[in-house]
Order: sequence, then structure tokens, then C-alpha cells
Amino acid sequence: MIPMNFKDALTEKTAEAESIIRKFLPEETGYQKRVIEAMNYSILAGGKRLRPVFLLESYRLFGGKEAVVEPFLAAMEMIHTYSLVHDDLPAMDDDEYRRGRKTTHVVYGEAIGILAGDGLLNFAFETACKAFSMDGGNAERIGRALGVLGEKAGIYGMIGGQTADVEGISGIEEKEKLAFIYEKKTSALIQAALMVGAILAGADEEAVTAMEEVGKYVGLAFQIQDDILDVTSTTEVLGKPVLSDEKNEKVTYVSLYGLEKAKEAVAQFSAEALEALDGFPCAGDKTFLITLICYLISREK
Ligand code: GRG
Repeated sequence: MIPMNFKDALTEKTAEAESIIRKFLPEETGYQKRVIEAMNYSILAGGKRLRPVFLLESYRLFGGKEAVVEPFLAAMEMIHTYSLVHDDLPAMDDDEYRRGRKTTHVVYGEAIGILAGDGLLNFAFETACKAFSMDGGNAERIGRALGVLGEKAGIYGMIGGQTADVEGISGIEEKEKLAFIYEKKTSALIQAALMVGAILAGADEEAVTAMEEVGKYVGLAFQIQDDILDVTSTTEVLGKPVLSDEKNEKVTYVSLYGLEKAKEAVAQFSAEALEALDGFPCAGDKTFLITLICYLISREK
């Protein structure tokens, strides 16, 4: 049961994340203005801002109170947005709509679409590095957080998962392959958000590992719900094409196990995320995070 005031709290936290993201966006000036416009177009197209909300919540859970988290929060959304911009390119999913708007390459052309994604990825790390010169910036924690962000977004995380998704992997069962792809492609960035928040707040190694575990299960549930919505929702509600997995001939949890089993898996993985979250003590209140995980089980977009 989701408490009545949860939606207000989520709206408030999303608005807070939104205003922090906007503070760090690049100015649209200079001879390279066009690519910066495309970067801002894609990041300002909306989106649930879920990863920044997770990052901020994790930071506060472990007692973090400083603005040093802000550049990381913006960087998180820049990396996520870059992945969507590149995923929509003709060489990948070739999608025309995202977040209710024309995709970046459709508006700006393919070359600028590629560069806007590259620009967002680089600018994410440039932005996160601003934490070093901020009050409360602990160099050791910031360094560790940068490492996690790079790893989870990279070949051992999201890019690794996307590669397996695009190219396939041989010599592995379909079920195991799907688990690998989902954990890397989708869980990795959610893990990064939860881990970076914890690291910046000074959480101990055990708690950071627990947050990694929470992120793994949240990501699996989130991706399977994404598969479900692809076959049960509408373009108007999602702001992106439905039945895209079928169009791209992708094996998904729904195509492999059916809709009912997929719904059960969302509930099961969410329960595992809650169990992992329950497994360690911390200074802050876990209620919002617990409710958010429960809320995502029945998300409609
Ligand atoms: C191109 C390196 C590279 C990676 C692409 C993220 C991704 C990997 C592909 C996008 C398509 C997809 C199904 C990704 C899985 C994660 C996911 C469901 C992303 C959408 O996240 P939301 O729903 O999006 O949080 P908004 O728009 O709300 O931010």
C-alpha cells in the first residue's frame, strides 16, 4: 500500500533533482553551440529523474548534507541521457520518439546526435569533478565515486550490457544471457546512483555493497516492468514507441516467460531489493526509498 503523501514527496524530490540538474547544464555559446543545444534538448526533454532521486536519497540516508552531491547528481542524469540518445540512433534502435519528443538525431541530424551523446558523457565527468573544489568535498570519497560511475557506465556495466544486447552472446543459455544483459544494461546505472550517494556520504564498505545489491534488484524489476509496458501501454503514456522490442526482434522477459511470469518477477525482484535494503543500519530514514521501490512495481511510465 502506497501512502497518500508519497506522491507529493516524490514530486518534491524530483523537482529538487530537476533544479540541480539545470544548474550544471552547459551554456549554449561558442562555435560548438549546436552540439550543446542538442545536449540540452535531450536532457531537458523530461524523464523521471529516477537515478538522481536515488542518488540524493542514498546520500541523505547515510547522513550526507552538503552540496558536494549536486555535481554527481547532474552527472548521473547526463550519463543516463547520453545512453538514451545513442540507443535511439539508427545504428541501434532507430527510434523517432523519446520522452514525448522527437529524438535528438531526428531533430539535429545523426552526426550531431552522436556528438551530443559523446558530449553528455564527457561533460558528466567534467561536472562530477567540480565536487573536488566544493565545500565538504572529500577527495578520497570523490575519487572513489568517480571510479564507480566510470565502471558502472562502462564496459563492465552499461556499455557491456548494451554490447551483449546488440551483438548477442554465444555459448550461454537464453535465461542467463537475459540476466546478464539486464543487470549490466539497466541495473548498473541504478547501482551507481545508490553507491555514489553512499560513498559521498562516507558510508562503510558493507553498506556500499548492500546498496549495490539493492540497485541490482531494483534494476532487474525496473527493466522487466519496462518490457511489460512495451506490450501493455501506449505511445501517449510512455512518450516513446510501444512494441519496440518486437520491432527490434529482442528477446525480453515477457517474450521468454510470458506476461504473468514477468509481473511475478517484478514483485519478486522488488522484494529482494527491499530485503537487501533492510540488511544494514544507517543514520537516515529508509521509508521513502522503501516506498519508491514498492511504487515502481506498478509504475505506468
Ligand atoms: C548506448 C551505451 C548505450 C547504452 C544504452 C540505457 C540503454 C543502454 C538503452 C536504452 C533503452 C533501455 C530499454 C534501457 C534500459 C534502461 C531503461 C528502461 C531506460 C529508460 O529509463 P527511464 O524509464 O527513462 O528512467 P526516463 O526517460 O524516465 O529518464
